[in-house]
Amino acid sequence: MKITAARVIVCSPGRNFVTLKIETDQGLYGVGDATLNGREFSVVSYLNDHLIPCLIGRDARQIEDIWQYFYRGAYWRRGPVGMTALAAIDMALWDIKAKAAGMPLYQLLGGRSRDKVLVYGHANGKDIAETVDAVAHYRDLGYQAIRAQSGVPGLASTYGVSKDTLFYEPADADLPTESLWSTSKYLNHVPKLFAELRQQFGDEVHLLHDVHHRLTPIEAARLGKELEPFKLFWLEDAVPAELQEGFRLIRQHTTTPLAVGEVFSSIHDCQHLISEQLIDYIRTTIVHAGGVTHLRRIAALAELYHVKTGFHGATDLSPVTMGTALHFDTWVPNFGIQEYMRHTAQTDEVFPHDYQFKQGFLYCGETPGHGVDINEKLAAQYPYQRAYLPVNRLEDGTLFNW
Ligand code: CS2
Ligand code: MG
Repeated sequence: MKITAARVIVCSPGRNFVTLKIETDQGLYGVGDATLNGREFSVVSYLNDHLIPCLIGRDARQIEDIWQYFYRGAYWRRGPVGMTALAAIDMALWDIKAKAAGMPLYQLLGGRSRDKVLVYGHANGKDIAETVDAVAHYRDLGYQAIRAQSGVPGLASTYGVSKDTLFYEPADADLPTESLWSTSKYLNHVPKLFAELRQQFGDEVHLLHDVHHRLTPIEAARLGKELEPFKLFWLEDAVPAELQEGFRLIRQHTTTPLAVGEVFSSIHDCQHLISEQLIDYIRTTIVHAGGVTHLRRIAALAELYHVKTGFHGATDLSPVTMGTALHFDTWVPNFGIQEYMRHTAQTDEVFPHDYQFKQGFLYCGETPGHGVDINEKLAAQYPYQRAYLPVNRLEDGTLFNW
């Protein structure tokens, strides 16, 4: 089965997405997500200028060899741009293989390990009262796991707080906006938020929180310790994770479960975090870390060390990634949870899919392949719009982590 064409489609049905469509001489095609939020055209160029010319004419069934060709075969390997491009190819090839087999992707991976996939949504508000209302809204929608973020008193804007709670979109301007950060104000505030949430909603609901890389290890240790009475499902991205050994310090002080990895692009970014049991959930996703082929290795390593999956699933991960992730989640033995932020109706129309949300769980479909397509005609009506993620400064002007 020869690859005859591979096309990159850029569209913006409410937000930007980069999609790869691979066609074969047997009439089967596959679709992959190549979206890297705020850096879209770097991946477009990597695909068009460097990978696609080497892809044409290859046997679409040889997923492993193609993966190795583009990973090992590249002198400059790893990194978010390259691994996202490789993920798009890999996702499209798994889609083709599953279509050729006449099976939904999860069957090809090893079959069903569970009936449904536990997901969490984002509740946020400008203050604690608004966040309480947002959590109540998610409870009404049936969610059993909810990430809670709140504005911090004294800070004009805070990560994770947006105007629209259902469609949180951080890439909010055609040049980066700037937000302000104060670690002390934040650390004083967050335990109050979770005390109130437990008071209002009891112990049953799973509560999660994302620090978005803003603390040092000892600050994260303090936060984890102070949040222990509120039994979080996880504390996410407590510190910038370039320093993997920094997690040892957090671990020594707290039993709050730790999640990390949405910005990782390979197993080498989380090898020590996993093998030293410094984390509990690995968030690295299909689209940003080399596709199904590479995520299988990360999940298998994680399984050895009692680490579960908890894939990133914000709006910048297209329905193609969500569909593929759901097949993976349905199969993977050490599944933990899946993030699920809803896409807008416009996005859902451009990417027809067969997964469904019911009462706090997502269900992947039975269509052969990963179950997500792209309506190219409709996509063409939504041209790219430059959009950046914000940057972040301390109150004295120092540039900080966003
Ligand atoms: C976040 C994301 O979903 C999450 O946990 O950290 O909203 C993240 O900021 C965006 O996906 C960035 O592209
Ligand atoms: Mg996050």
